[in-house]
Amino acid sequence: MIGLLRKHRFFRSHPLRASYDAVVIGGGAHGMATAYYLAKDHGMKNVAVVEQSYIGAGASGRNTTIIRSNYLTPEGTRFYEASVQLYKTLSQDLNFNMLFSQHGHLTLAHSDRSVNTMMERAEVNRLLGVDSRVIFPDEIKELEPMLDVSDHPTFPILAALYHPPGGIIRHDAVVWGYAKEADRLGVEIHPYTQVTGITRQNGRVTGIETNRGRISAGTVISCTSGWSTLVGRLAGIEVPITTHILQACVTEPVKPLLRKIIVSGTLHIYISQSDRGEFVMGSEIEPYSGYSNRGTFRFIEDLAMHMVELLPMLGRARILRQWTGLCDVSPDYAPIMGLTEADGFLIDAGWGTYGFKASPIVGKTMAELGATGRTPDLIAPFRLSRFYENELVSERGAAAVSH
Ligand code: PYC
Repeated sequence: MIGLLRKHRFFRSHPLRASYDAVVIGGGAHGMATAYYLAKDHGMKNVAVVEQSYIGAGASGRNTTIIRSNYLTPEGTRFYEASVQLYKTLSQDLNFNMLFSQHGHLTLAHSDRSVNTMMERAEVNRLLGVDSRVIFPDEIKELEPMLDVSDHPTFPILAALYHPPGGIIRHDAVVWGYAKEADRLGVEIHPYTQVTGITRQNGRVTGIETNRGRISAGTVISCTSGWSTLVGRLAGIEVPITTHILQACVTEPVKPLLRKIIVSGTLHIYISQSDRGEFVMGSEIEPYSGYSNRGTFRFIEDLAMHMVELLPMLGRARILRQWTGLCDVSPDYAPIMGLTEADGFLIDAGWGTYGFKASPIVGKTMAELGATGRTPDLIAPFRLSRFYENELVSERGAAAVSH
């Protein structure tokens, strides 16, 4: 293990120090981005990232790489649009090619009700300057000839929300790019360092305990996915989240066939084709809560059934791998970011199935909060206290699939 740490291509290994100005818990895209912007935007160099496993082992390496900003609420749309803008120049900013490709995103509507939701999303999006509009079967077929827009499928396609800037990016490259640059700026990255306790004095968080020793810290920022309730509890904070698994899979690579990213909320599926030619596909979160990382055969069966109805040519593609990830779902299906009732303990959690696409703007805003103590306007609506103030941000209708 130590050999692996020493030889990592993108960052150096360090002994754990007794004290840091800030400690970020979670070595995924959110944690790495937060550490990077603490160093880059705010000059904080005495920063550590602790990760219980390898870098990018959690949701950052298990998502289906979709980037978009066509959300339903103004708060969500504004926030994700800021993320898309950062993604556009991320490869240049981090000097690391992440293969970002904005080839367009189609969310299909198969019922009058979902056509209405798409109309509402398009209105909200356009008012906020996001390119998004409702289109109908002739144009859908033109944009994506592989789709069956006839009345043969059980749920024929009535319309779609078309979001031209939607795209995909190489997910693990995002983690590595941030890690590489954070390391260059002096941030210490500590994989295989599990948080076992969080110390509090007079209500203030003063540090963490890990399997490699104790650390004191001016600020502790929790950027974990799947484990945020457990980490919150270590600090004495209850985070209103249930954890579910999400499954995805990938086929063998074939020649370029699919032009767009396609999502169907009614059928609970989404698909894109990677630059390598694989179809990357996923479904909704499992309805039960859990932490298992075993995929199920039922997932493959249901997914294949719906996919082949929409895209008949997929019937001949062979699935190579499937995997699962953990999704933290909040009561209003929107994330939770910001201060907690423990001074010095900040939280970034509750990302459901759309955390990866928020990574750059999460990093930027959480770093600003960590460094200055001021909550940026973009994340103020997502504060933890909203659940006690009756100020929910309902994002359910903008989700790719079940939420
Ligand atoms: O919100 O775009 C999304 C998404 C894709 C896969 C799961 N969620």
